[in-house]
Amino acid sequence: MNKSVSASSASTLFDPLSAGALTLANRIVMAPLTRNRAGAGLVPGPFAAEYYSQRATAGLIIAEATQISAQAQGYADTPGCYTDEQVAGWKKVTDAVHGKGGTIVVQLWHTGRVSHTSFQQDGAEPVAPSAIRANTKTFVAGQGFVDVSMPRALDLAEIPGIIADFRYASKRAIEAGFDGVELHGEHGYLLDAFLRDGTNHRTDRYGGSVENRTRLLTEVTAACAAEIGADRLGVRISPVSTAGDCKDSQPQALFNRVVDDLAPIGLAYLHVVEGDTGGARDNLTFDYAALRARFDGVWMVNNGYTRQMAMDAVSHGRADLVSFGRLFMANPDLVRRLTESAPLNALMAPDTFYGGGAHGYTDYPFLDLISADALTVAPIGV
Ligand code: 8OZ
Repeated sequence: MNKSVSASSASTLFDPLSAGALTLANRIVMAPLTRNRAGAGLVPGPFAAEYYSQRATAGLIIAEATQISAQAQGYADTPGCYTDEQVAGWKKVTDAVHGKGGTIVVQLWHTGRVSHTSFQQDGAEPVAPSAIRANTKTFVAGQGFVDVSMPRALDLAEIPGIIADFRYASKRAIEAGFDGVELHGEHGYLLDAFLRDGTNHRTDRYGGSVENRTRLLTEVTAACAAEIGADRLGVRISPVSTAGDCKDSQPQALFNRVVDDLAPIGLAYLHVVEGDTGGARDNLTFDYAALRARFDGVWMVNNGYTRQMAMDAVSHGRADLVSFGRLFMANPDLVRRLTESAPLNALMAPDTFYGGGAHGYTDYPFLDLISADALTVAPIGV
């Protein structure tokens, strides 16, 4: 059985957990955070090893969304995991995190239609399940925030190549020293866009019925599991998030089927964004307990969890793991702060979130290094 420890009523947020082959010192996970600081060749930037290793006391770090191929890019300066240089860059990160006793996986993505011709070879159109433009923006160097480009629908004959790219990047991720991989199945990027009837109007075996729309995610997951082992693989979904202009007419039926398809694969964990990413947790009615009941494995939740909410979720058995984004951005020693119920750093200015250097990245203070008066309490974390 790949899930060697399951939540019991006695578990707390601060207890260790084995999730498949992953060994977690506690249930507090760093959510994947896009920071747009990759360098030339989309190699992780000069401060990435320090940034991640500062956060190595997390039970698990999920490194930022990382491209599986050149085509997969949708934003400026997001890293890849498909060239030798990128793998060598990530090795510095994983060595630094492991040197501090941490566990780290990487989130692999293909942005699909949430991209721009300027990121594509020869200015080609981005690819999507169907030629439907997303009503959202991306950031292009020199142009700032711009509308994403009109995509073209992938040919049926191109789909094996997408699956192969995910598989190849997962192999390279293990070579880079990651303990595993999380597949980015959320927020309207390629895998999520295939799932939903608002973005997938295909008439082949990857579109139409719910079974057809879940096929690509399931095939990608199975391929990566065959490559690196299901017990090193997680999947993240966001059933009712509106991020990426993605919608479905029947999210409960759709995501029930997603979980039914993924459950037999034996994943290390399933990671669920509850509600609207970074926003309301109750934007749409959705029965997460019904989803979880279909999955006999480690269950990770995300979106706006406070310390109390996270402690309750684990101790009441609603979740095995809780991931925090904004709180981990602002608090490298979040685990200690949650353990001691210490005050939390506030986030720095939003212009430090995406792009830039060390400021707002590696210069958030640790508890010992600051006076208590310098602290403010951040209300929630994604
Ligand atoms: C914020 C900015 C750009 C990308 C996601 C990876 O929404 C992202 C992302 C978040 O999943």
